[in-house]
Amino acid sequence: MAAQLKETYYGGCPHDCPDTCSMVFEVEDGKLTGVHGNPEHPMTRGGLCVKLDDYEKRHYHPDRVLHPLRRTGPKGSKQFERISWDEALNEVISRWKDIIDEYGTQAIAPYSYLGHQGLIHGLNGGDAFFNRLGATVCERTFCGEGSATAWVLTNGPTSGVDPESFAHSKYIILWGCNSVSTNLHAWHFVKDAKDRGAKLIVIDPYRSRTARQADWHVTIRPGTDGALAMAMIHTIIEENLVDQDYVDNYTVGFKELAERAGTRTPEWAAEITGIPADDIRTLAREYAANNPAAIRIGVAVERNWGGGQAIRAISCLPSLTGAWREVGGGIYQMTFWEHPYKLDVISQPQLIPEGTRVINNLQIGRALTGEMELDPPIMSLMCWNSNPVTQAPEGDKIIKGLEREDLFMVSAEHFISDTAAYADIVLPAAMGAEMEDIILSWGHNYLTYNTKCADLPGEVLSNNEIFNRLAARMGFEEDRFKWSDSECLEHFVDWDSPACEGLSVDYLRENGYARIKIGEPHERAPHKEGNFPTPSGKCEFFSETAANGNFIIAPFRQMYEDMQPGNSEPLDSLPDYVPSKESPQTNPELAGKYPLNIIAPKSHGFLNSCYANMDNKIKRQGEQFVMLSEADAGERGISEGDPVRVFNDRGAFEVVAKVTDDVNPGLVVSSLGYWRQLNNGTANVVSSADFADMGHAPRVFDSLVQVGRVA
Ligand SMILES: Nc1nc2c(c(=O)[nH]1)N[C@H]1C(S)=C(S)[C@@H](COP(=O)(O)OP(=O)(O)OC[C@H]3O[C@@H](n4cnc5c(=O)[nH]c(N)nc54)[C@H](O)[C@@H]3O)O[C@H]1N2
Ligand SMILES: Nc1nc2c(c(=O)[nH]1)N[C@H]1C(S)=C(S)[C@@H](COP(=O)(O)OP(=O)(O)OC[C@H]3O[C@@H](n4cnc5c(=O)[nH]c(N)nc54)[C@H](O)[C@@H]3O)O[C@H]1N2
Ligand SMILES: [Mo]
Repeated sequence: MAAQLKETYYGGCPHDCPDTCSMVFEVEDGKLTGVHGNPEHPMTRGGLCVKLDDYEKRHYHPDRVLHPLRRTGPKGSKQFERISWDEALNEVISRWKDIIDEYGTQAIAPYSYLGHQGLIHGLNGGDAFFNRLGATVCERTFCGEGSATAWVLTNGPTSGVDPESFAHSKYIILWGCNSVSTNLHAWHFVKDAKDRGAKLIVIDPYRSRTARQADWHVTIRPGTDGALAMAMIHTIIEENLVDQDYVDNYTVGFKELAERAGTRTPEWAAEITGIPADDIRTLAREYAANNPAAIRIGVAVERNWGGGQAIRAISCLPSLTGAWREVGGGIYQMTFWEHPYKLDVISQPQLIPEGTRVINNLQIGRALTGEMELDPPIMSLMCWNSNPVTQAPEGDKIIKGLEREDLFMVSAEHFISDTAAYADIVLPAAMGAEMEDIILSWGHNYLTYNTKCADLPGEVLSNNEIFNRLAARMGFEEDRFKWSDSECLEHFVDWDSPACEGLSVDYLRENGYARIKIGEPHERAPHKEGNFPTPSGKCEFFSETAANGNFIIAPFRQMYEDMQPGNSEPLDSLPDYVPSKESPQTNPELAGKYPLNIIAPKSHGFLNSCYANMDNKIKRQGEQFVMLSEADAGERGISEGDPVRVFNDRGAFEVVAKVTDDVNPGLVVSSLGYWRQLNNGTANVVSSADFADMGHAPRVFDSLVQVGRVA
């Protein structure tokens, strides 16, 4: 018998993760049979995370949606009948045309995020269609918009220090980043540096997997990073640890910053952060003394009312000490700022009719339930690449909105997620190995190619094909709606830019990945001599832009610059500590009723809510939990493994208690991603949809709850 033919192709992990791994797909008879990390890729290094190790199982999971479906039972009941693509698309278009006739085009709202991270099928893939339709614009600020705003105000749109350059660092601060779980392949470089003697500091309210590996875990109260950073600035200035030459040449506003930081003493910050004043001094001294020093900002810091201001303060640190001077010194927020994507070609913002409204994805519950006054109301929602029922705050409100009988809801999905469960029409979407794309990254400086190498199971279609078909039925004639995936790739990257010198789609097809030409990690020191892409060309401790309020919020995820609500709201010209809205220290009245701060960061075993419906992944991740200290558990008569209820005025969910000294008294830690349909509620029912101070960022960790034993 002839040996079975196993073919291999380059893949790119399409998940919403900084790693964007280069992978190798194994395919037999048009079916994905295995996957492993590309050993040649400098970051992936042949390894994948626990989510992706059996990626093929996700492709052929028995629950995967393979055909278009129409709802037959009550909303949320998950009762559907199979229909044809023609029936599905006809129904969508005819319902939309009726809605447009009665309410206008803005009564239709798209809803999507980074469920797929490709240039074609990802974040902005459906924008052109909905912009042409004249639908409400979806402002997407789930992740990083507060920190992006703060970053751009301070350092400009720079990729900052390269994650791979961390191998050269002598002092590394992971600030609100659980790298071992959420950014595994950057962790290798931190580990390399550590093996060479670098000291690793992790600043996190609880002992995360990453904090366990630190030389020093700095335990901070959530939402108080601004106070810590300001006190570090205070100490660096007071103790003459400033690189005065760097400050004089490459920064603006040192005098004003020094004045502001004058009263932000370590003793002042100790009261706020819970970190002893001597520790704050030691941290500042060590950071200033050990060059090259590198900081990685995680996304969690932005999730409190003062999150943006905190990130501005943190972003000043490397310029104060001159950490930027050497390879492996500096800071990064996200890496994509210098990547050559043509977002305007992808999204076609010029098609948006003047005066079109913007609705933010975090506040979809308020928008759907009428709490937010809208004229016209949202009468149809199309959701793809996102699962707001578990991922967005005020989860109960979102469900109430999705239950509206008069709402026509369309979902393009792989599974009947908690959100797709409410759809009137479900469209079966293609998965990773079934579509060509270039996957963007916000955690390294490579373009990553994904080959279409597996057959499309059932009747699934790629996101791009779904939007092209919808566009054809709406009679949209623009070329953009006719491009194949390969044509899209030619158009969506600026191949003529210096960043793409010598690169092409064909190069990527042959090699799987390519480093963007912004310098090699072992020699790149991007701000050695200033060169900050800010209005002044310097690192702006003092920001006139902020003071004028004339800047773009949500700078990357939402590119429609003229339409930014809040564009003209002036901010503080300097960074500072801004207290949270909900914490025992800042809101004692609310804390009387709900005394515990809750954070619910990313799980180790799921990727946001992806994989949280797969038995083997649930087994590894464990059942939904809340971690609480022995003191808080004891006070409430709670023991390890007890069922408990976590609640506040916004909602309640039930989980098992983990009693542990990994969290301090006053803090409880739950985890993101668990499916509501498989659990008794999820963490986002207790979080608020109010924005943080910048970039319309989520305020989901700025939240007080009570925990009680379930009788
Ligand atoms: N395994 C896994 N990996 C993922 C994801 C996943 O769901 N699972 N999701 C992906 C996505 S979308 C993203 S954005 C990234 C995010 O990855 P990270 O940047 O690591 O973000 P989080 O996991 O939200 O939070 C990181 C840490 O910040 C801590 N933290 C919470 N509040 C505060 C605070 O006020 N101050 C400080 N200093 N720390 C705080 C949390 O306890 C947590 O340990 O991970 C990506 N990778
Ligand atoms: N409490 C709390 N809430 C949070 C966070 C937190 O740390 N704590 N983190 C926030 C962050 S950082 C983020 S990024 C958001 C993430 O929030 P979401 O983007 O909503 O994340 P997912 O749950 O992974 O939803 C992605 C969905 O897209 C689907 N999908 C994947 N690929 C495709 C495709 O190719 N086509 C189609 N049609 N569908 C596809 C998946 O099946 C999945 O249901 O959550 C935010 N919410
Ligand atoms: Mo995210």
